[in-house]
Amino acid sequence: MTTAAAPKTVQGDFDALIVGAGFSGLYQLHCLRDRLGMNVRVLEAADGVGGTWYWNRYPGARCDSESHSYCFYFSDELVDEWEWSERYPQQPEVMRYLNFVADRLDLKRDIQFETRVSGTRYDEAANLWRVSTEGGEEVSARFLIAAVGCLSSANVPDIPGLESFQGEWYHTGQWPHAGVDFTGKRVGQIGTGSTGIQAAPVIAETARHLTVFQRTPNYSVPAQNKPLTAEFKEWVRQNKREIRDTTRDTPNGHPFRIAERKAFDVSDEERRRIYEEAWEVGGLRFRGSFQDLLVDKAANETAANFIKSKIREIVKDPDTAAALADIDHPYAAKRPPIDTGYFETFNRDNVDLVNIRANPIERITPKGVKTLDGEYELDIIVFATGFDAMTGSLLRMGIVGRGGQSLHDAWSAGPRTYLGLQVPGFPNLFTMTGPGSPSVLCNMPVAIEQHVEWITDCIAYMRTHDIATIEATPEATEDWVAHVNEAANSTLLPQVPHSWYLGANVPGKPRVFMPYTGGMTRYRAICDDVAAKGYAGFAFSGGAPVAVQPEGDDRFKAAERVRSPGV
Ligand code: N01
Repeated sequence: MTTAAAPKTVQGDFDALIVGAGFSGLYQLHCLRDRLGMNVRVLEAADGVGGTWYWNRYPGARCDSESHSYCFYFSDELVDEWEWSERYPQQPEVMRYLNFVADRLDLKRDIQFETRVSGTRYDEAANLWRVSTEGGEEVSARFLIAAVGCLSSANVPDIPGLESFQGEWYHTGQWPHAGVDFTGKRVGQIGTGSTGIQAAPVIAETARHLTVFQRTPNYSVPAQNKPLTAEFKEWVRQNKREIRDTTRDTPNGHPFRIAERKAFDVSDEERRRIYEEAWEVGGLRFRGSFQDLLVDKAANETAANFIKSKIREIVKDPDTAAALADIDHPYAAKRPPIDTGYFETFNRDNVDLVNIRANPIERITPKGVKTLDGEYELDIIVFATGFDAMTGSLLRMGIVGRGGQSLHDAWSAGPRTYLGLQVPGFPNLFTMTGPGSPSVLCNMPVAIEQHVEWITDCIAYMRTHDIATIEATPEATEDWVAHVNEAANSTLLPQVPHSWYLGANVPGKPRVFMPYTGGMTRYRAICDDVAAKGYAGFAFSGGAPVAVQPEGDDRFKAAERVRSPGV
């Protein structure tokens, strides 16, 4: 699995520093250390690998991507040597997988655990990134790769009175390793996104009572999880190349294709049959029933109405059903959750729904949650309130670039990147699955493999050509931001005002549509094209003049052959 090249040392403690030991940090370490022969160190705040999976240990935490595609495909051996047990892996199984990868590739010896980065500064004179840690260390490297994840900065809402609460409270994204015992407890859960929808059915199984505080009702489709058969596992081994090719050839990086047909190509009866079948198949495949669901409002309404009718069918209490089905945004214009018994949970005697849009939370009291209409007494509050997504973890690193400009200032009006990979003014800093890349709209390992391989090739190219710095140009960044906006506006996604894709879940965060909706396939083609043109849109310095510069307005058109829309 390794093809080590002769190391070329640069001045600095390391050739490259990687922050984060999740999927992306692990693979990036393997590529830079074992393929390019670089001297690399990973800094990781946790005491083990796993990234977002390390922290998200909440009840019911499970991957929404199908297990056989939620893994690395760069190595046939890794695929052959690992077996998933269920269609969707639970958090502990993902953790076992990432530990297996780290051990199999002997990665842990170059990961410094329990090390949180507190400051990151570009030293222009030395052309080095100087990184300080909370433990007081200072390390430097020519390249800095932020592999900090896009859903890892927990968002605990600023609800008055939280400090007075006499019970326990937890955020799902910072769940205690020892677990939480809900037995006999009155639990309040705030938040009904993908996480809350996974957590509520599991919490309800042991809690004395569960109150779900819902602000925005949400769609969900049954995951239809099941154990994987021996035949399926063998099929994966035999067909790994085809599976990998499919994930690379589909806009969301999943191992299934989106139907070619449009919603109104078929009769009402046939459409209903298709949705019924997709509901039975389950999971994110439902979204692939028709190709125009995310670009045509009327088409989308057919899926939305189908799911709402299912909610009303499942939930017995008509008021609760109405509150759950009163969904105000197009289906999948926010990240579409999938579930195991979410709506059924509201048929339990020990579960209630509180509609906090109609009856807002006023404050948290010593005893529980006070809404407009009364007080809910609780022993435990669970915040399933999401993340400061895509930018939170990057900004938390205290990054300061050329001329003393902080990333915080550079992004004061919202994140601006070139390809989601680099920010002008921050030479030799690469961001992984950053804003402006498909990122959260894609099956993550597929997006990560592409980023890591592109960055590795780019650094190899720089070393071959003796180039000291790479930096996105402001012009290419402007064009890319415009392209990201244009792609988003051709879909229904930016039309949801309360979406975390827009940063709307964090008070004061600039409203900018962050992920690239053009699709992973198209994005990959654009990145390949940029590289083939000598890294067009990036400025090189300190080496032979090899860069071929961008070519006007059609820079991203080369990838038009890849069918749009991407989402
Ligand atoms: O977070 P969310 P999440 N008062 O932001 C509510 C990924 N993921 O952790 O919609 C009251 O989606 C908020 O209400 P509203 C996946 O990409 C992946 O669930 O803002 N409520 C919403 O209901 C996902 O999209 C997997 O009105 C408040 C909820 O909290 C992403 O993580 C599994 C509130 C937050 O929903 C984030 O999902 C799970 C307040 N002040 C998650 N603030 C996998 O499959 C927020 N809310 C790998």
